[in-house]
Amino acid sequence: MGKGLFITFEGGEGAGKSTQIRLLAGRLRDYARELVTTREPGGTELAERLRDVILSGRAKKFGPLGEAVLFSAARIDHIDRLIAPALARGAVVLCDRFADSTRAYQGARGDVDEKVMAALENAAVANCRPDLTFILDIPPEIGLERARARRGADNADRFEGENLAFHWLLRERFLTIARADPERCRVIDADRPQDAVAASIWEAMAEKFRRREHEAVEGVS
Ligand code: T5A
Repeated sequence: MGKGLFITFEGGEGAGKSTQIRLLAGRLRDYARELVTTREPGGTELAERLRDVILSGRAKKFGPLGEAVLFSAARIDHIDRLIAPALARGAVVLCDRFADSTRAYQGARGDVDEKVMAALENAAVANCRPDLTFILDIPPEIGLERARARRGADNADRFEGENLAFHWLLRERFLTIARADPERCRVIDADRPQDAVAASIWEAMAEKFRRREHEAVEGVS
């Protein structure tokens, strides 16, 4: 998929993904030919409209498979119109959530057949896979409290409003995803000050750039 670099940020609620994307983007501006920051669900006009429907809870009655289909539809538009063209231009794309979120959130309770989830992911994502994924790991109580403090008096969104047991399942799902794909995934302890989290992310980025350079020199595709 192009010659750019596709980096995704994953994790539970309030883990600090948006904060870390902002910090990393600030640092990458000196290095990247072009930098694109985006989010899921969203990133395009159509996907943002689907975001409103899903996060308002209006699609909850479809159940996890129905919601997974909606997230995937938003993802197809996001890839086609924004991510794939940016990568083809050589951009570094930082994306707040991607397909691992569907695996974790819609798969958390195990009531959707794994094979169906995998087929849906393959159909939506095709060959647009992240080069590197940061999984920001934090005890859900702490992440939810951060999200609550930031939101203030507004209502919790569709998934923030799930019970604590769900959020613990989510955390396990993300760690399982990371264990299954250690080449791509880096688990980052997010229960630390922002600068410490950012330093771990920067270290992994530097390693990725070094590897890319080495592969270019060796002619590895
Ligand atoms: N979803 C999404 C699915 O179910 N399936 C899918 O396929 C996809 C793509 C998206 C929702 O959709 C679900 C998952 C989500 O529930 P969203 O509004 O985009 O909803 O919410 P989140 O992605 O969960 O993002 P949040 O905004 O809740 O959390 P972030 O981005 O992880 O955290 P951030 O950076 O906004 O930080 C939260 C607060 O904590 C502070 C920040 O200043 C902020 O106030 N903070 C820290 N405080 C202390 N120490 C640190 N290290 C801190 N880092 C940040």
